[in-house]
Amino acid sequence: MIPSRRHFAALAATTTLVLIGATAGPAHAEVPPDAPEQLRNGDFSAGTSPWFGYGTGDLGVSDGRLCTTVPGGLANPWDAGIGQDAVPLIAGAEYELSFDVSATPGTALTAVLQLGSAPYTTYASVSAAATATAQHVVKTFTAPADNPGAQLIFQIGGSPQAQTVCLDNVSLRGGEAAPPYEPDTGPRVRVNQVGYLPGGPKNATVVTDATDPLTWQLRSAVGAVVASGETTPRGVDAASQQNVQTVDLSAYRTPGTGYTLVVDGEASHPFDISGTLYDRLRADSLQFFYAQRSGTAIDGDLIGAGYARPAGHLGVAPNQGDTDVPCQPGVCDYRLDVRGGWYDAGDHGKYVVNGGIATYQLLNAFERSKTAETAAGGAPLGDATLRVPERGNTVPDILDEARWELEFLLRMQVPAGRPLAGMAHHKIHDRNWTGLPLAPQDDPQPRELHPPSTAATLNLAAVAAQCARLFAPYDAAFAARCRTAAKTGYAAAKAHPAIYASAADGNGGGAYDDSNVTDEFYWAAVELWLTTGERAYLTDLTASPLHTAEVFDAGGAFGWQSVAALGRLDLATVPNGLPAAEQARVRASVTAAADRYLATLRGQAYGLPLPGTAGAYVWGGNSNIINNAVVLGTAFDLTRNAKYRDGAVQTADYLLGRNALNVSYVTGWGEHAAQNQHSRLYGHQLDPNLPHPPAGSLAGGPNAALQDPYAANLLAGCQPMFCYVDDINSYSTNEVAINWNSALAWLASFLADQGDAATVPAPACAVTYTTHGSWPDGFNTQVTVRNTGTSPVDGWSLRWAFTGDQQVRDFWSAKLTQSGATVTAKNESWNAKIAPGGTVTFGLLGATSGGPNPAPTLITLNGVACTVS
Ligand code: 9MR
Ligand code: 9MR
Repeated sequence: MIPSRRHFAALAATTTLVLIGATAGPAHAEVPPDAPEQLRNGDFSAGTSPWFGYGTGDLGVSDGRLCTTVPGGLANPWDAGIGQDAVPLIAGAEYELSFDVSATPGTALTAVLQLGSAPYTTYASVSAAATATAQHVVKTFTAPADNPGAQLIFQIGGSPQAQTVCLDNVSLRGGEAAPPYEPDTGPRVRVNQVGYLPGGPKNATVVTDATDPLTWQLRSAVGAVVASGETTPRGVDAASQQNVQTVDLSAYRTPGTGYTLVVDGEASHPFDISGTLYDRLRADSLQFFYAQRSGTAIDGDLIGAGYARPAGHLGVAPNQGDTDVPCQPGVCDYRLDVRGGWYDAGDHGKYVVNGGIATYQLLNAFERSKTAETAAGGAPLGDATLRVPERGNTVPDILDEARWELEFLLRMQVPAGRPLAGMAHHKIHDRNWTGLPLAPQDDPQPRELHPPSTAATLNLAAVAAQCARLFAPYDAAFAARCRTAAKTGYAAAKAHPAIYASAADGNGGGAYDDSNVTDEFYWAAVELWLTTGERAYLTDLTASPLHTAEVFDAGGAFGWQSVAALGRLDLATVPNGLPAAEQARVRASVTAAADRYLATLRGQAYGLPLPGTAGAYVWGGNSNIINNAVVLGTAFDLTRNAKYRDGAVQTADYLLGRNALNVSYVTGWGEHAAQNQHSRLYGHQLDPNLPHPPAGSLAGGPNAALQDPYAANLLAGCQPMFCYVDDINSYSTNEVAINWNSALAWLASFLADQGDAATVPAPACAVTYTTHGSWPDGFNTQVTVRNTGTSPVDGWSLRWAFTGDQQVRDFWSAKLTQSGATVTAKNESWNAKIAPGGTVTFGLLGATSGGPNPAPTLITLNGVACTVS
């Protein structure tokens, strides 16, 4: 290879200094040229990770070198340093340490290989006088001790003058190559380690060389064989390249704990059969959001002492934000108070497009309780269901949690009178990347607003529109603020339709770039139309090419960058005024997508709705898998066809252990669960005084692209489903993130709602819901219920939910009560009985401040859905 001009020049200018022999230790032999490299990212081609600095300025990569500043006048050389941990040393083995170093104006420094904690035993060291001209330093030595986790430190303190020090080509060759990574995958029989729903599908996968069917046995906790059968050979699974067979034990429905599945001489991890498996997962997965809150102290009494911490980013030193945040240089000349919201992931950044989709998904999980039979009434998502400070304020806790982010999103909107007023800033985060771990309140980095973008603006408009209709029954003033923000944002985006966040703007925070906002325009128009009923939004959404396009991708129905499916799903589920044929087409597109996800799932021996190709296993891919299951769950809500429910339920099996690694990707859930997610908050792996992520946190999951240096080194050549490691260093396979946990929360809530997953009851009632008259602030509705079943009804309770702020004011021939948007109508004593074929009719007068008032699509009679017309 011909060196680039810069490298050539650098090489020519480098003086070489070779020091031979250890400070103390036996004579050494030559280090062979093919000796293995023991340092990671010594050429800084992958950024600064895993190097750390202390007592220095920020570490940065400049011209391909790692550079930082050091203050002058430090007492000792070791008062400032640049280092790398986890360097393996083998006693008696030969090593060659080498590096290029320069310093301006110039200083003495020492590279030390040492024990990384007291008494800091030195294994080898070399000193050099660094000048403005880079010099190459080489030192060979024999390691005097074994240490699988030694520390290399460049001690760069002690000069009277401030310095800029740069390193490049840092290498430690010698010893032995790390043995190939062999993950511990436990028993070859792979099950959902949490369990199965009594009436639901129960599938498992066995890794085996056998190609003929094997016998399986289901054993109770005391070892009794309670069911048995034959496996189905499936050949080589594409995503794992394992030869596998599958087991279907769905016919066994008896609840219990501690079951094991035995096949081919191996027993699975234990699991339960229960209709309450997922009740706590719903709460755990939502609780994650409280733990990620920025700008407020986290109360250990609510979520456990280990998670208590002072408020982060309220402008209290060493924090420099987020109460008065300037833009990046040259971007704007005002400052904004953008406190609050959730930390995005393992970093302290806050990004509108990702905050938006996560908020959407929590709001949608709540909205589903108004339109889906198994969620009807929404009690499990009501007030006092989560451990949040707002518990007991009469507002459903999931809405309180969503509001924490909504308030932040609204603050990101450019104020009136400023350039690009009404647009939303794309993101706010640290100027430079920080190291791990780092508590939010200890983050010293300057915080900066990044330019407004069309994607962020439309995302904010969509979610604010959702906010307006869902908060209307609880807080009219907040709903009105959301409505105004949504309309202002949408108008601003139409005026500035092509301002894109830059893919290169990724220092100190993620880029979240997106240069196609057709889908954001569609989604925002849908949400605004559903909320306001204003014709202009309907015109825009029907004019969008995405209104009739195929929007559900095989690799992930939706995500922060592609949101068209969110518009489609909401048009299919939220009552609206689309013509019947149009409504039918929209709904059919959802069930058609669900059929494709089902076909994919059935083709995968691990039973997940994701193709088995490397291209499908991407950063955060676990959320894509779940979002495909969200489409399956929605198809079930729309059709009551159990095959879709079963698809969503099976997806949970994959996440909770039925996979090539036999790992549960949800912390605290399952026998063998991930726990070392990349996070500055939950850095237990780096500091035992810190907690693991709270129970119910979802790991990003296998990423065949291996986009972090740790995974790239460890997992090179992995088959897609194996491209994951439960290590805090692997941010591209093992981070936590709000948009991934929102997917988990949606699915967990759906699963919890399925109870035993019993046979879906046939409708036994037909309701006509007719609004006879409406005027600007009210309406008059008549409801007729017909018993279409064969047995008499004796005592009835009819339930539906309004879409917005409608309030029952008066009623007759039934007793009506309302909680939030949900209305319950109970019989009078004189009309309690409805004979088969018989009907009862009652009426109501409602108040509204305007907006659409469509007939509900879900009305239940004693908990079972009626047909509605
Ligand atoms: O910690 C960061 C993580 O939250 C992000 O997902 C990831 C990609 O944007 O970046 C991580 O930060 C690393 C950065 O990309 C490169 N330098 C080292 C950083 C810390 O590991
Ligand atoms: O989830 C994001 C993923 O889709 C991208 O491929 C990846 C790289 O741009 O970034 C992910 O988002 C990270 C963000 O950039 C910074 N905060 C942590 C996010 C999760 O890893």
